[in-house]
Amino acid sequence: MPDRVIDLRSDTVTTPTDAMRRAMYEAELGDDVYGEDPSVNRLEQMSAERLGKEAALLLLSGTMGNLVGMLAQTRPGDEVIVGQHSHIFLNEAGGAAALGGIQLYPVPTTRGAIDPADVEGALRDPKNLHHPRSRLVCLENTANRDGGAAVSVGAMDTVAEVAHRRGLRVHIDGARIFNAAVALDVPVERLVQGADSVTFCLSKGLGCPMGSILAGDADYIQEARRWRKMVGGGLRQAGIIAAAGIVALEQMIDRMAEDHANAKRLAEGLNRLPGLTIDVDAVETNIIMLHFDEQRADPKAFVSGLRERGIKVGSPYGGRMRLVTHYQVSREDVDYVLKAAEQALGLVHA
Ligand code: TLP
Repeated sequence: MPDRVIDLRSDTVTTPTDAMRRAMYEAELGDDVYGEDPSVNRLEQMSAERLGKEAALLLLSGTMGNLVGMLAQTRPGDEVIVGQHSHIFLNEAGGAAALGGIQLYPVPTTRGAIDPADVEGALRDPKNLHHPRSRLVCLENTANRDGGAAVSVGAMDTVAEVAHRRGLRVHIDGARIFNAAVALDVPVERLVQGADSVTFCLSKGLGCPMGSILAGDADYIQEARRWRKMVGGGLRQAGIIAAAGIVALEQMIDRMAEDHANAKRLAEGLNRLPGLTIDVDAVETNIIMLHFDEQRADPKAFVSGLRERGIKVGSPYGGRMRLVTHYQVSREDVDYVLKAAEQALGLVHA
C-alpha cells in the first residue's frame, strides 16, 4: 500500500487540523463536573446559540449524545418512534433498550424523511393499559443510511408539528446536521427549530478528534447533565476536547460545501464505470451509496484493488458500499481514486 492513504470509509476518520491541535495545547482548563472548565462552557454556549436552543452539553460521542438525549426525556417502558434506517435503531448497540428500557418503534423513511401519517399510525392509545406510552419521535439529518440525504425544513417541521400536537417530544440525531444546513443552504437553527432536543457530532465532518453536543431548553439540559454523569460521561478537564470543537464551529462548517462537491465529482466519475451504479442526483452531501452489478464488478476484488492503491473503503454489504468524503480528501484525491477505480476494475493497467 502506498504511504499516502485516502480514507473514504467515513468522515469519522479525520484527524484534527493544526489549528485544533494548537487550540487544544493552549486551552484554558478547569473541572467540568464542577462546571469550571471555561473552554467547555464556551463551546456549550456557542453550540446553544448556533442551534437556537437555551443550553447545550458536551458528550463523548454521538451514541452517548443520543442515549443521554433519550434518557433525559423518557421513562422505562416508553416508546420512541424512529426511522427504520436510523443510526439509533441500527447502530447504537441496542443502548436505548438496554440502558433506558426504551422500546423503539421503527417506521419507514424516504431519503431520511418520515411521513407524518406513519407517525400518526405508530401512536399508541394513552388510555389503553396494554399499550406502551408514545413519548418521542427521533429524526436523523443528514440520513446516513439513506445516502446522506439532507432532510428539508418542511419535512422536519411537519413531523415535529404532528408529534407536538399529539403530545410527543422530538429529538434530532443531527450527527451531520451542519452538512444538511450547508447542502440546503438554510441556517442550522431553522432546520432544528421544531426539535426539543438535538445532537450534533464534532468528530465527523467537523474534524474534531472526539465529542458531540446535545442541545435543548435549560431544564432539559440540566436533566441530561445528570444522565451524562450516570453513564460515566462527566469529564474533568474536557476543555482539551472543547477547544477543538470551538475551532470546528468557527472554521469547519462553511468548507463542508467542498466535501459535497467532491462527493458529487466522485459519484459522477464512478457512475461512468461499468458495473458500478450511483444515483448521482441523490448525492446531496458527503455520502455516496455505490451499487455493484456483481456480474460485471466483483465487490471484493474492487475493494482490494483500491486498497493496493492506498484507498480505504467500507465493506460492501448487500451489493452496495458507502463512500464518504471529508476535509482530508481533496479534489486531486478524488481524481486519483477515479483512476485507481478504473485500474481496480481491470479497465486499464497500472
Ligand atoms: N456513524 C458512524 C458509524 O457508526 C456508522 C459512521 O461512520 O457514519 N448518528 C449518526 C447518524 C451516525 O452516523 C453516527 C456514527 C452516530 C450517530 C454515532 O456517533 P459516534 O460514532 O460518535 O458514537
